[in-house]
Amino acid sequence: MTQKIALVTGATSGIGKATAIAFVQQGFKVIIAGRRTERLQELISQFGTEQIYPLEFDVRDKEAVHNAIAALPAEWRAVDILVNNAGNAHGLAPIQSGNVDDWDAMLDINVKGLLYVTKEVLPIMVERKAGHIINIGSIAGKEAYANGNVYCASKFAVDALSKAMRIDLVHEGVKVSEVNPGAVETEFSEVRFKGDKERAASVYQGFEPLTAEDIADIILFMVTRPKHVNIAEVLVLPSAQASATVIHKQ
Ligand code: NDP
Ligand code: 8X3
Repeated sequence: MTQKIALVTGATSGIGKATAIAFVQQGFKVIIAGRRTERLQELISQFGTEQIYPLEFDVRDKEAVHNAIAALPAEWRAVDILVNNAGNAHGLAPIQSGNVDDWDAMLDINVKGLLYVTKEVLPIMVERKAGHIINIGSIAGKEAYANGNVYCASKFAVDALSKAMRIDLVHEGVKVSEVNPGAVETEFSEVRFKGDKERAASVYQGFEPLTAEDIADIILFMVTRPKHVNIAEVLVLPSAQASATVIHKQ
């Protein structure tokens, strides 16, 4: 059987990295994308070039996204699975004191970046009448919460896009799914709090958060279902979390 080819954005850290590793361990060929080249190289050192191909681009730069994907070698072009994972929150502030650069970053990366990558990969899938796109949404795309405003808006957009893409692409043989995690301990909060490690760590204190590997397991399960099965949406929370802001802490 031919090896599946997956493209994972945001593969340098957290959920994307864990997903790339789970895919490699499953025997897939994996195109790993991110901005931090040294981290892409670390994965290559770990798993070799047979199964991993690195792409370095900022998802906000549509020309760079286009050039990178257009330049994939022939043996890496037939992408079967796209995991639109690159994204982050930037800041946590009431709307009246929000930072415009943070707003731009969240909408440009989480929404427009997802679209730019999808735009480049879709022709490959549509032409082959096969493919599976997994968008990483969030519980923040299901419920708005205090100070989450623009991050929540970006993830509500991912939710809407996932549903709309599924409708458009059902006629093209391409499956679209969405994974919406609650609290996962990754570099997410460090980015949100601009490098404040102590504040970031406090988000996950007093309960057991999800790990990136928990989410990777779910993604792997979704992409290994039979062709006629599409797990359209998953909301996955730590057992101690009931909603975006209700977390049972010890
Ligand atoms: P991390 O900060 O650990 O990883 C984020 C990844 O996104 C990195 O690999 C980073 O790579 C990449 N990325 C960020 N900005 C860009 C950019 N401009 N261009 C290209 N790549 C970029 O966070 P997570 O693993 O937690 O986040 C992954 C996804 O999961 C995000 O969409 C996030 O919103 C979502 N999520 C996270 C939750 C959590 O609690 N952690 C819960 C729900 C959803 P690099 O910096 O190398 O470019
Ligand atoms: C990340 C989870 O609750 O911090 O999407 O928004 S949350």
